[in-house]
Amino acid sequence: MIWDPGMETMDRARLRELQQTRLNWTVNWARERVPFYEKRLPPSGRDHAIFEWFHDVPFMTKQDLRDHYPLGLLAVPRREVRRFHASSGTRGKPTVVAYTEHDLAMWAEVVARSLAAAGMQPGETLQNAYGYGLFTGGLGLHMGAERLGISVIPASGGQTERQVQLLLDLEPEGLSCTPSYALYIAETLEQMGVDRQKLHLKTGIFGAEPWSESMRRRLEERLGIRAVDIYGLSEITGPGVAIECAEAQNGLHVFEDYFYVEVINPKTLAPAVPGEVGELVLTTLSKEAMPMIRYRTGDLVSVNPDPCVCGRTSVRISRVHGRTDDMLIVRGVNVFPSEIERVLLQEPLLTAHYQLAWEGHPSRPELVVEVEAQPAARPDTAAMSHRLRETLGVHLPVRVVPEGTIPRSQGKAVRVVNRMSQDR
Ligand code: DLL
Repeated sequence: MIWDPGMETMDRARLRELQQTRLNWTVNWARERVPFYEKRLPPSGRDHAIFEWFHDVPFMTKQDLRDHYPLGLLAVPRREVRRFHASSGTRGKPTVVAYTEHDLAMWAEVVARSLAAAGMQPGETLQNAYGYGLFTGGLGLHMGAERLGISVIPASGGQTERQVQLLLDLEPEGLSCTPSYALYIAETLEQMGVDRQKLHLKTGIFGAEPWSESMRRRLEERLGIRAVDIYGLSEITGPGVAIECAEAQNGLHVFEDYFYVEVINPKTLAPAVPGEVGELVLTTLSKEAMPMIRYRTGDLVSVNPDPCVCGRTSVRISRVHGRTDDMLIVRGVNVFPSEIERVLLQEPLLTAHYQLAWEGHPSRPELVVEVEAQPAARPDTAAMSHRLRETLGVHLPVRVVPEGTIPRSQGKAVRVVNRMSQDR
């Protein structure tokens, strides 16, 4: 179902006009209200030709948010703020984001569109197992579901046996959480001896962390659902910046009437061509409290401008391959945890839990892939290492650890751990 056909299937020439109008609005709004933007944007008066100069505006990064912590980029008087959230970043100072009433309505709107694209219908029920709190996942999905006319079970993350009980008792058609938590829920369901046929689930709305096609197939099978990928980040709004449609499950539609998309080469900063992987750069087109102009997300994607079978006319971004700052360098070769996942999970004898551990001495670090085997299975670790080497071009030892050893995630999974010896 398309929630807002007028916007979501808009002719691209008209969309471009709308983006031009909204970019102008954003630029003026930000320049007049935030000294940071006043310094970096050209003076007003050149609005009619915004696309001629917009691509010369300097990029922003998370560091700009940190430098202006907590509210230096706020573009509205404090009393107009209706909500704060904070990014989940583990490094350095957190970054705080703010929303006006209008911003919250826009956010609910894009999440409503997302849930409809995922295949959910008004009148159905969503069990929302994203964490509620400063993280945008819980409240973001919640508001959007209500906007679409869905009843919400605000389960939040954790208490996994209770999650299973709620799935059985309240019969939701949808489950939203991180893919790693969905896996843990599926595992708990099996451990509790629950017959999957008793569930009413048909849709999984999974995101907030990188995951692979192999993981999708596993989750779909184990939960008896169709799973789609939802993307977003607190700096831009939260979940609902982009989502896959249930029809194609092939790339995430960006809601381009609210978010302007660019992809750049993270080294040269030159624009990437369609299909080329680069860093996603986003500009908000209607946000009042904290507009973001040319924000470098750190997320690596490619853009697909081809029409989609679902009828939406927006461009699609690929799954996030990884973040520029999550890239692992193993003996000079760049690899992302999600690429390792994609290869590993092709092995049916493994559970889908895995972890990557840096071991050895810091002068000669070694990345070990830890996996768990299915009960009584004896996966061939040498063959897995070989497959990883063939696909990723680097040798990674694979170690099978006892079932239950790898920590289960209730939110964003921690894929990489450091066990290097500290002695010199
Ligand atoms: O994770 C918002 C969100 C909540 C998205 C629920 C989807 C579902 P942050 O905590 O600010 O916001 O983290 C944003 O998470 O820059 C990506 O690196 C990563 N991320 C988000 N969605 C995906 C996804 C939320 N579908 C950061 N695939 C982003 C891969 C994702 N990575």
